[in-house]
Amino acid sequence: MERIMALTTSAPKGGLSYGKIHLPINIEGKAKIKPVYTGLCGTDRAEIAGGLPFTYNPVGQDYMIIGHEAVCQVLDIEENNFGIKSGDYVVPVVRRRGSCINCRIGRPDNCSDVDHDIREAGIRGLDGFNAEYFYDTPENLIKINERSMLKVSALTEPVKNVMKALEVFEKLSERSIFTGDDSTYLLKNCLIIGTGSEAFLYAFMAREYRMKVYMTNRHELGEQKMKIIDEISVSFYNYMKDQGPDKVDLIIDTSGDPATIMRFVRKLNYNGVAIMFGTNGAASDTPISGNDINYIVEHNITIGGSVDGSKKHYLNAIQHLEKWNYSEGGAVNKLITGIYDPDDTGIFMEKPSDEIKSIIKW
Ligand code: DN4
Ligand code: BGC
Ligand code: ZN
Ligand code: ZN
Repeated sequence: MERIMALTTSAPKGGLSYGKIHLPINIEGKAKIKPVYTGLCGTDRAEIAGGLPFTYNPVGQDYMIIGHEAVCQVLDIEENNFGIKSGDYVVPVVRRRGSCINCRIGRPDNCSDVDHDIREAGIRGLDGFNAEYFYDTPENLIKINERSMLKVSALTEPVKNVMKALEVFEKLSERSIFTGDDSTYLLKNCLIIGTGSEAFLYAFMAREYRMKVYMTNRHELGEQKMKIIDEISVSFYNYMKDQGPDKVDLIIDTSGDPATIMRFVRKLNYNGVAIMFGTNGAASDTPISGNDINYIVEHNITIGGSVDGSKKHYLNAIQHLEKWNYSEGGAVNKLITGIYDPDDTGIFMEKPSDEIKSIIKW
């Protein structure tokens, strides 16, 4: 049995160790892959802290390799229908198809029974990508064509979430005419709650729609984040101090905090859309009044949740990253605020104050 170095946790109780593990022997038909960069996010940190009760180890293991964001190189692969060859760079998908109707049509992101039907690499019952090398099925690999932007490609997985959420927005906003009378989104305001990596990626996307984009948080931001915000022509305000725009057309929440979300819902314009993306099970309850409900009803407000993304969203993500890599003065590169070694395990425990996206170089 092969022994390799990997970063592992034990779900759901958490913890993190970097050391030798045995790789499973069932590798038939699978490609051998080596990560080049892996990304880490709040999901990994929450798992390690034991804060995600829905996580579980792969069957027969008392540990799970952590990590669901990666760009990898294929070391060895048999001929396959997906045109992936040895030497290619690929992004492995997180969520694996189950047997419900949505999974069967290639949309495990809309799985009808997440707790029983699907597995997620590095999260639910399947090893993730922080290992010297691993094996995966060609069906779950997305090829990267632009080899010159491998580092930025580490953002493919978080961007695929944005692509899915924007699909949700487009569907929800179709219930009325959402564009202006000039056929564009130029006069539409988008408010993004939170200033983490996903919030920045949403800002890139909303800028591409040419909306006027605001980001907000309950504190000031450091110089590094403010510089990027300026470069991409977004406005930031600290909502504890400043008012922000009077009305907004689209809210994207990345905080998962109910009190914060309710603070902004009544800023939505007629026919406004709010996308709930952030999750925080530990957040406090907040009251919601009859007048809040009146407001939502009378204004035809649509509130929609969005999780994960499917293979088509990974493909969209790659296209958008390529575009962003050559626009906004290359600001997308600056979202990667730190590069670490696999044995720098401290980065999983504590988030640097000005972090947008930390990645590990393998
Ligand atoms: P993150 O970097 O932890 O971002 C969360 C952001 O929300 C940070 O900037 C927080 O600020 C900010 N925040 C927290 N509380 C408040 C508040 N009360 N008011 C304003 N801002 C607040 O995580 P991420 O960017 O990786 O992901 C964003 C969220 O989406 C997380 O909740 C993830 O669990 C969730 N997520 C969902 C999916 C999915 O649906 C995928 C990936 C992530 P600060 O205090 O850190 O400055 O598929
Ligand atoms: C991943 C999603 C996943 C979600 C819930 C996120 O960090 O980006 O693909 O579905 O966690 O497990
Ligand atoms: Zn992630
Ligand atoms: Zn399913």
